[in-house]
Amino acid sequence: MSVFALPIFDQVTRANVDALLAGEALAIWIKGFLPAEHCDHVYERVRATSLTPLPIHFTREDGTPDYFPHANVSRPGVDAQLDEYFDRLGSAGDAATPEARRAAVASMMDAYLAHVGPANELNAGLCAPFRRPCDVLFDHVNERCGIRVAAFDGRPMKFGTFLLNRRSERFDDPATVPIHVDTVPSALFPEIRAQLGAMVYCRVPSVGGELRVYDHPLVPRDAPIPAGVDHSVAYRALKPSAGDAILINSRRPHAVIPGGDGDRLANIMFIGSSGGYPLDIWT
Ligand SMILES: O=C(O)CCC(=O)C(=O)O
Ligand SMILES: [Fe+2]
Repeated sequence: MSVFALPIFDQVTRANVDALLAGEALAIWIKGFLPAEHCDHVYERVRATSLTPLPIHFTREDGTPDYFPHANVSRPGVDAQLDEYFDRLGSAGDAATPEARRAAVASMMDAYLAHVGPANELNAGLCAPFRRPCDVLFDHVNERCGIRVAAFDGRPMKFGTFLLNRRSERFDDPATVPIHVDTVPSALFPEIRAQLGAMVYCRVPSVGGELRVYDHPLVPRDAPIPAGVDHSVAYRALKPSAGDAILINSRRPHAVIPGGDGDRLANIMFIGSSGGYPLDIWT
């Protein structure tokens, strides 16, 4: 069904989450989820901290993955993202023996937790005395549906990454807004059958700042985005206000538009479904 015909729900309920997971809703959009005072505090503290540019994923001509730093996008405390660990695992994950595969996965998890654990502590410190927005969303979803921290390779994951897009002169240049899907490889999380992206927005510029959701079916797990999905495809633009929370199906191609006149700060996480409840959360 075209994204233009899909409903946007305003509440987290199991029925709404099920529809979103099935691709039968465009979003769950909770307006005014976080008070302005909370958002402003978090934004001011994140803005004032030292930030590492976000590595942008691309594929080299020989087919191997690589990254370049994105001048305008950063995440406090985080200098690597889960995708990079998946890439690193790539060939090792195909290792001939189950033992070698298990060792590769375990070492990927060591590296992930070593990076993301301290980043989450830093973020919690930045938010204090308020809570991390992602923790507020966790409790909300838990009360309404049931959710738990995902365990991967038997180890609990982390969740809640801040994504700061600084004001950009090129905020509406297609080259600055990569269209992507977020999906964990089935080899790693075989039980995660469907995946949502969940964001709590702390700061949204008045010009730009939309989340574009493209008029395209859900991309199957492990499949690349089809070549035809580019900026000529029609989309629905979701323009949040600071304090809103939005959940989308992260397997539908989407893109984040930076601000033309100010920063954009989101606290992001992923929510997975193994077909029932509780849901699983990680970043
Ligand atoms: O910030 C948003 O609106 C969406 C973020 C997103 O798509 C992502 O981090 O994968
Ligand atoms: Fe995304």
